[in-house]
Amino acid sequence: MVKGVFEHEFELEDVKFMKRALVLAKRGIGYVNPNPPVGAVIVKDGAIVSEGYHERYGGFHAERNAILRALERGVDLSGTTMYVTLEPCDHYGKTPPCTDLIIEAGIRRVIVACRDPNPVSGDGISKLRNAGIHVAVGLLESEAKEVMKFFMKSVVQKLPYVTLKYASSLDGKIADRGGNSKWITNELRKIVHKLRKEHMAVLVGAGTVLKDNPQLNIRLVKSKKRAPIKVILDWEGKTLRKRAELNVYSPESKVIVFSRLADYPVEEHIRVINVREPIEILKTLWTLGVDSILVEGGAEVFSQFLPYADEIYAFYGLKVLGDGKGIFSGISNTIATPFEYCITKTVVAKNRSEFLVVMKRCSQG
Ligand code: AOF
Ligand code: ZN
Repeated sequence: MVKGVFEHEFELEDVKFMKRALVLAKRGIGYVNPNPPVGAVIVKDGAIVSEGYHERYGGFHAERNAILRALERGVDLSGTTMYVTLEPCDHYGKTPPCTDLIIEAGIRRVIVACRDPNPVSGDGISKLRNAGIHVAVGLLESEAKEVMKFFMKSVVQKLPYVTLKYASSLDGKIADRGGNSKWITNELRKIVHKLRKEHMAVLVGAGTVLKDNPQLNIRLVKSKKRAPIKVILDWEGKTLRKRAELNVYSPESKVIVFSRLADYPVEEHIRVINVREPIEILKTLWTLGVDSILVEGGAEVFSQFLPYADEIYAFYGLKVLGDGKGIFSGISNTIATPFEYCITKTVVAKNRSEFLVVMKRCSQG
């Protein structure tokens, strides 16, 4: 028996089906933002009879996909159990309420991993209970929250989830004395592309754009999307003036430039916004519907956004760059800057000369 966060106890069998729903939910990561990636499984007599997940932004919810797929195949859903990673919605949004469809289908039991913090979605659990459906909440809740971490933060805190990513030498330098920063890590770069696929936007400073001319798109992993939204911090407008030569300005995705040149004439896929402070930039991006941002540098930008980082992906190459640019060299008073992160994961590359440390914000050291 696994004790739920709420009032229910669950069987091991329930854990197995909810794990499957979480696997399905993960398939939507990167494609549904700023909506949550959700998975649903329908079980009859101990066997899965249908599955669904939220596949793309604006598309059917996980529950609807699972139910419709079963009905298309003529499966009678009366008396079945649904395992779903998020509380079913009870509102008319881009699609009608999932609760109504669950009730109509005759599903008898609904196991929910996590309550929906989004107030517009209504009280789906009460609606189902009032219709006589047995609802249990809290199974694998923390796992579900992790899968939906962007949604959870952006709905509750009204700010996007912020991930800092940097590639550093062993002595904490992101560039050598001459400003060269390419190829500090190589084998683990695939993970960076996965992060770009998952996050809705990537953010870089003008210095990095001018020096490295990065593409900031998704190349090393399979992806149905080619690039995230690109956000450039360019107060003086230096990249705007040279944009014809710069890869980040390619029209494959939207570009948002934070610059004092708010009226600068630009192409349709580019938007210039006159905001400068990091917290104001995050609030503005949230208002534009951005739920997650991958901060890709350089040192000035890492320093400015460190206080807002939820997670840090620190890639290290076994190299010593000596008198180069420190990762957080924009922070002047390091002793006074508390570093409130815990290591959640480490990866050692096959070549044994690169490693990754993943850190998450934690309150007690
Ligand atoms: C999803 N996918 O599988 C579930 C969601 O704008 P709408 O109509 O698509 O509704 C979005 C809200 O519905 C979302 O914020 C969440 O609270 C709820 N459930 N959303 O996008 C899903 N189950
Ligand atoms: Zn729904």
